Amino acid sequence: MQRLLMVLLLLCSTQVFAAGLQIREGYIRELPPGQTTSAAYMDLVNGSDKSIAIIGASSDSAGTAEIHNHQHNNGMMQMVAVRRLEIPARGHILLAPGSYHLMLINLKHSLHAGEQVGITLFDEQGKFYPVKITVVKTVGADAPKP
Ligand SMILES: [Cu+2]
Repeated sequence: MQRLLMVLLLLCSTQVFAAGLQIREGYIRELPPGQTTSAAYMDLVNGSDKSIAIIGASSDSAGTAEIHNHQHNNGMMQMVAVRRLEIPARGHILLAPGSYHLMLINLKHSLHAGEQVGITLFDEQGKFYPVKITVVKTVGADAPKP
């Protein structure tokens, strides 16, 4: 009986793992009221044997959601839109301050700590990945892990 339970548990965990993209450790920094843009950070973990390419995003709380990266250009940091973000098979891509991030443009309201923001990522295969990301209060410029 115990063995059967073990097998069942293994099967269940395998299924979750094979589901593809997992979105972990997501957070959005709380910003002063009146800001019209913000950024969401998260770890995109690909548990499958095939690469997953994210080609778009949307959010309940923003007019537009875009994947951005930072690029050094003549000593200046610039943000560039990323049209296709490929997460390698069994790999992950971290969206973090100073690197990849999900830009929320034309916010519909001020985002307050504790609030959950609905975000959906779309991949090249037409699959979508809805997730709720929590707004957190941060101290200073460094964003702590929630
Ligand atoms: Cu940006």
